Amino acid sequence: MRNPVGSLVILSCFAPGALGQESPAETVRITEVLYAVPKGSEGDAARDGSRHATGDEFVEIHNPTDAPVRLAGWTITDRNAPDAGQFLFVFPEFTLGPGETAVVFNGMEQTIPGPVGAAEQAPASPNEQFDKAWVFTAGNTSSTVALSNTADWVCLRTASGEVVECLVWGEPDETPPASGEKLVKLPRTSAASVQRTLAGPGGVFEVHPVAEGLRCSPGKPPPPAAGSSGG
Ligand SMILES: [Ca+2]
Ligand SMILES: [Ca+2]
Repeated sequence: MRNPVGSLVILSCFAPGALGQESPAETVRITEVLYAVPKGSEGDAARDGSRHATGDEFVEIHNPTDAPVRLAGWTITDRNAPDAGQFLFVFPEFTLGPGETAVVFNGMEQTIPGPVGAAEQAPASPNEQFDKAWVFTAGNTSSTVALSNTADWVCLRTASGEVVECLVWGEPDETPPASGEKLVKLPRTSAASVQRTLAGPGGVFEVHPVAEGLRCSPGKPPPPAAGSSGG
């Protein structure tokens, strides 16, 4: 028997809350980048038991809005040209729910505890090993496809190629493909990730402290700023 109120469930997706005006700062954002993998066990971000200077690199994104965001076709790239060792990850069919987090690992020589998705397919479920984030691997197989420890950027783009934001560190020779609010300068660090604190519009990036034996926290977004209304 058809449920006569079934259509109301669909309509609820368009309730006023879902259509509420978001400020420009309210969008899916990069919340952590590990470009300089710490030495030793503190660098085993992908939690497979061994540290890899390239494979444990990751980019974390978070949806702070009240609405789901479809990420199919969105990309994460570094500064390199496509024919010159570019890091490239293209999201498969996938929707990041309100308040949810996703992590994309470089993945070289990593056996990441599952469920883990890839460019071909999203993971079947969130990953308990990574604070219930959605975990992906770029499945990289080349040691030259890596984020520079000294000067590079990661750029998040929509499926149509629009830059969401570009995070740059050091002084790359190339010009980042963004400016203004979409170009964010990251602090330099040689042995930790940088993570976004959620204070103020857009937040601020800081070097990650040691937490749970790691100098990063893939899948765990920073807590709301102290004094936040939480609403
Ligand atoms: Ca590892
Ligand atoms: Ca984190």
